[in-house]
Amino acid sequence: MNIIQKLISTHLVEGQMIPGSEIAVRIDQTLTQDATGTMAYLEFEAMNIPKVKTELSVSYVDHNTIQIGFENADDHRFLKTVAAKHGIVYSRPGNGICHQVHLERFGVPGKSLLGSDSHTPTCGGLGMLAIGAGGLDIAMAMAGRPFRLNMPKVVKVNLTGSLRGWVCAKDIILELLRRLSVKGGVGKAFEFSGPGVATLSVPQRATITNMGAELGATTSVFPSDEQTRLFLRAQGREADYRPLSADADAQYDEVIDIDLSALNPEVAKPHQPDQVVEVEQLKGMKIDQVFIGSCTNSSYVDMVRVAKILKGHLVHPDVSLSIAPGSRQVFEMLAAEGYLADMISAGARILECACGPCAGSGQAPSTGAKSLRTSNRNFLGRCGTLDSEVYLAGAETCAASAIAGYLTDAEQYACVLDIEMPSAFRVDDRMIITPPADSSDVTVLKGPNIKSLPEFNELEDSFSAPVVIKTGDNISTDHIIPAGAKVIPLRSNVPEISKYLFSRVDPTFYDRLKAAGSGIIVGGENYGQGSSREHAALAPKYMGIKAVLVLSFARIHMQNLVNFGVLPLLFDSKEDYEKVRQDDVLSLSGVRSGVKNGSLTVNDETQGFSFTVHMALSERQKQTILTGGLLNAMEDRK
Ligand code: MIC
Ligand code: SF4
Repeated sequence: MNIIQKLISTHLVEGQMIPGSEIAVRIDQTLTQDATGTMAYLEFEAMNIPKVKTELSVSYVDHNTIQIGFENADDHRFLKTVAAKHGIVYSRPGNGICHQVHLERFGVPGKSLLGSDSHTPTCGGLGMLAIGAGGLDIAMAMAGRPFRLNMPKVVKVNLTGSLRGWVCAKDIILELLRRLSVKGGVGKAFEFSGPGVATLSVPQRATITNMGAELGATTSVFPSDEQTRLFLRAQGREADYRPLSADADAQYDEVIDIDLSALNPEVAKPHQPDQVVEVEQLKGMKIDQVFIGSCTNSSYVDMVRVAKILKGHLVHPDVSLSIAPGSRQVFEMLAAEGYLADMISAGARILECACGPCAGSGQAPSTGAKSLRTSNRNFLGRCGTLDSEVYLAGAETCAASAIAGYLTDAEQYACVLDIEMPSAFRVDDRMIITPPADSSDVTVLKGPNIKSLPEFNELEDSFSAPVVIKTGDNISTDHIIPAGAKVIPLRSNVPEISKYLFSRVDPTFYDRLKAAGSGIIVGGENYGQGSSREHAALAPKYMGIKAVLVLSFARIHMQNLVNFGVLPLLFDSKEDYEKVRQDDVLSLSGVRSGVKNGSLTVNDETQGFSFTVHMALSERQKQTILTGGLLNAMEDRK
């Protein structure tokens, strides 16, 4: 077997490992972050289960830390008390980004991890089966239910050679994005192997598996080997080490070869992570802002290499540089070892250990600015400024460019970049609260911004509704419902957050949908790519969206639509997609039987033609849709 098959087979509770068929896997650990966690814990509470049934569930606070109003701090208080109540470990604000801290302190090779964040596969760098999903799926996993997904195809990425000094792990995943595109990984898992693997530390591997999410991949994974043992030993967790590798005769659905020695620094251009070119091609392009941080590139070695480049220099007068270390552990080590002082004296603006600018919470660039970032996404407007352009690159390229004032690589700094991962990290878990055994005296505190879950009725057997919006390909969840400092605090207030639906694509969308009372969304390929936010399904449902009709779906978003009982319909042909127009009234009948047999007839009342559509649903997903969503379908919901 290959590693993916080994990880799944040791967790398989239903189904067979046949690519495309539905399987159910046992979840050992769960992870939530504060922007998706509030909804996930409201959903968990609705199940009336006193304590989580996982080996470990951790709740992180890392997205909503700007606190421009009472909402974020109320959420933190809710998350802290609901964690204590139900046996969940709570990582306090300031302790770091969920994926960075989980890699440092909790990830265990061979175990499964389900996280309410699309970048949960970061822990694939430790040899875990680590998958992102919507909050409701994590709530179900905390309730002891298995997680259901389609068995992915397994792609072997064969790494040979080794990275040259100023080239970094980010360049490997950018190269994969260049070759495969943002939908190249949909329905697939990426397994890294070959002699190049041994040259990569766990944090470097984590950078790669993290950004596998941008391929649309179900997950990505590295073997657990001597590098893994070294990392766990340095974290004081060698006891968690266990080896994990593919059998010599393991089979794969595809094989991709990457010669690390031939790689040059790469950069993703606006407004997609797959618009990748070599830095050389854009060298000299003036930039206005640099952000170094995010769960992709904020590890200790990333930050030390940045400090080494910045030392003795000053950030270019036309550039604003901000840096957000990935965790308190990283931050504390940088401070203790003098690297933080080097960053500060170079003019870097130091931010707290949190997501921050990555999802638009702070550091929004100026009008029309060119912003160079180490994060993993550059969708239109995600940074907070609609007409700015975000470029994605490795930490070294970003640091070198901040000094130069234009895009350039770090080749001239290669002599100072040979940094080994430390043999011992600074371990101090005091900002992580373990729950009390007896939580009978714990009161869960909810502020006024935390509204109760909306109720949804069963699927109607016939309905007609207007096409409220028709979009093109690659619509991300950032397009559907933005993050950012203004919107992300509304995650536990569905009526409020719904007002921002498609606000970056068509500001009239909300008012038109409200006036129509119900609607259908039409989209192109890879609809719903990007984040795990279930609000991209929940808010449309709340506003009366009956169906989403597209050419193809991104995995997490389609599951979120099913979870909330929104019909995920697929065009049978591109011609039909091209023919349907915005504002056409579409009518469907015999919907319930259509769901059961997987196809439906749609009548376009406005243009007077009919066409058939299909659904790619498992039997269980059909059942969930018919019941009006997973919350309704949950028999033990009181
Ligand atoms: C993101 O990077 O888009 C986010 C913000 O971390 C999301 C989670 C969210 O929307 O809260 C993700 O990646 O799932
Ligand atoms: Fe946070 Fe950005 Fe990572 Fe999402 S991608 S978890 S916003 S750092």
